Amino acid sequence: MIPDIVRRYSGNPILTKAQIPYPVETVHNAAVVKHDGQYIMLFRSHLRTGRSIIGLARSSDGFHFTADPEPFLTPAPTGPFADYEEFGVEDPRVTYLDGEYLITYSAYSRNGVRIALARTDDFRRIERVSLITEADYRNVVIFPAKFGGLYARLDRPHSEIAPWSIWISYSPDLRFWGEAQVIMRPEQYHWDEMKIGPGAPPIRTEQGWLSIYHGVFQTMDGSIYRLGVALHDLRDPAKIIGVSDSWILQPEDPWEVTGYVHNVVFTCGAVPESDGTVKIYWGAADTVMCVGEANISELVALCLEHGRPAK
Ligand code: BMA
Repeated sequence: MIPDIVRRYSGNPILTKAQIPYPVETVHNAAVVKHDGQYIMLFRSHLRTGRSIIGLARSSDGFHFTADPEPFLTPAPTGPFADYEEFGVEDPRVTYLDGEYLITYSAYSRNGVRIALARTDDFRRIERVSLITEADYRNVVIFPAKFGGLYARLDRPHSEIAPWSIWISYSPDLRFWGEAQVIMRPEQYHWDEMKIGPGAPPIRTEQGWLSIYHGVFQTMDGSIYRLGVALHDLRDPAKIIGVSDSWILQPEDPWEVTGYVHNVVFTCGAVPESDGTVKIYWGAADTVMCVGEANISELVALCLEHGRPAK
C-alpha cells in the first residue's frame, strides 16, 4: 500500500455544528492562519435558510478549536456590499501581508457570485475593502508577497465555453485587478478533468510557491472533489513549474463520503509549520471540518517528479 501523503488527524472531524454556540447546520470550508501564537479559523456555516455565514474559532494547537460566541461575518445589511451578499457569504481565504490579514470570500446574491475583500489586523474588527471581481468568479487566493510591487491572486472564473481553470491577475492597490491570464487547466480524463480551483493561499518554499487546489471529476453518481498540488515560480507566479499528476487527498472517511454534499474534500487554508510540515484543513462533505499533516518537501517533490502538464 502507498503511504498517505496527507496524514489525517485521528481526532477528525475537528469542528462540527454541535460545537457552535449559535444555530448553524454545517461547519466547513474554513481558512486557517496563525495570529499571535493562536490558530484562527474562519469557517463557513449554512443556516436553516440554506444561506451561509462565516464564524470564527480559535485554537492553541491547530487541532482543538473553540468557536467565538457570535458569527464573525454575516451579509452586509446596508451599504455597497449589501446588494451582493444578500444570499450569503462563503468559503473565506486569509492571507497575511504587510502587517494585516486580507480576507477574500464569495458573495452570493441575485446578481450572481463574486468575490469580496475585507481586512483585519486583530480578528475582532473587520473592514470591507472592495468587491474585487464581477459575477461568476470563485476561489480567490492572494499570494502572501508582492511581485514587482503588485499584489497577485489566483482565481477561477466560470465559463460556458472553456473548462473552469485557474487564472492569475495583479493589482497595485487590492481594488483594481488586471493583466489576467489563464495558467492552469483541468486535464482531460484525469481526476481533475471537470474543473479546478485555487484552494489554500500559496505557501512559499525554496523551490517555488506551493498551491493546494481542488479538482473535480464527474461520475454517474455526482462529482468528487479532491485536492492536488502545483508549484509556481518564486519570482514569476504565472509560471507553473509542476503540477502533481495524482491527487493528495480524496474523500475516504465516512464524514467525507457522506454529508450535505457527498464525496467532497475542499480546502480554503493550510498552515506551514517550522518543522517542515503543513497542516491542511478541509471541509468534509460540506458538513464538518477536518485537518491532516503533510511534509512540504514531499508535496513539492510530487509536483516536480510526478507531474502532468499545467495546460
Ligand atoms: C463548490 C463550492 C464549495 C463546495 C463544493 C462542493 O462549487 O460551492 O463551497 O464545497 O462546491 O459542494
